[in-house]
Amino acid sequence: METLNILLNGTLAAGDYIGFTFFTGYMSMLAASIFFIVERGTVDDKWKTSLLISALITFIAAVHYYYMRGVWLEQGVSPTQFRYIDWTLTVPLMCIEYYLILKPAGAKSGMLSRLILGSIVMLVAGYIGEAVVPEQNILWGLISTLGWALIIYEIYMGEASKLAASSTNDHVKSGYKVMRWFTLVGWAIYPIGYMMLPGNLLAGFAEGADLAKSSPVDLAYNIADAVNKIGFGLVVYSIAKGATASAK
Ligand SMILES: *C/C=C(C)/C=C/C=C(C)/C=C/C1=C(C)CCCC1(C)C
Repeated sequence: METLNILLNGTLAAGDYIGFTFFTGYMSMLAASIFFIVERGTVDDKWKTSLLISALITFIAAVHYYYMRGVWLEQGVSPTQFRYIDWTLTVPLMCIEYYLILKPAGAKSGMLSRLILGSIVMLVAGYIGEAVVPEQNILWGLISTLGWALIIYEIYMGEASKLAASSTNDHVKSGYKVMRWFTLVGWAIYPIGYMMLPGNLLAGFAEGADLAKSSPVDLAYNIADAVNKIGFGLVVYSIAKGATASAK
């Protein structure tokens, strides 16, 4: 009873829609993790690591959403630190998903290093612009975008795209195209959210919002995380399922 009371009085108020998305983010990440872990038993051995990584991505996010939800409810501020710790762990794991999917086609560690290097530039610069020198968030946002561009180059024009094109597995070939579409279009939601920070290009959208109740930046990030972590994991899952079925 007592915990229920805390939940009802203390915190998630009617109308706190951003708070709602922190809760649904938490629950959906947890549910997705269970799904990937259980389904891991239904695919060929060589796909099991990929499904485990999908589960780790959503599980790491679930734990961070648990904390982010708390920060939002108790302090009414954006949980920027937890957000970036989560991304620092989960984005490199997504790079590893690319590597594992392309490994049978001959992926080398250099490709993985370039993807991870791009991620580090993107996330370190993003954090500096959001939390260290927020008055320069446009400059740091641009530097961050260069890191993202490095990843996009690798998966659309670089070695990764050539390896995918040379793959003899049709499930990998078509699934890879969906994966990189997530990295291009799904990931674009993040910089759009970032541009709504005070002083940035889309700050007008956030003006007038009651920041105790609403933070458009967090809304964008929460939607983007659900799309990109669960959606991306499901693409990997469907590659594994399809390839397992056609191997029989
Ligand atoms: C699971 C978490 C993911 C996939 C996080 C992805 C984050 C980004 C693609 C962030 C990108 C940013 C820019 C391209 C510029 C502005 C700063 C960032 C960090 C929001």
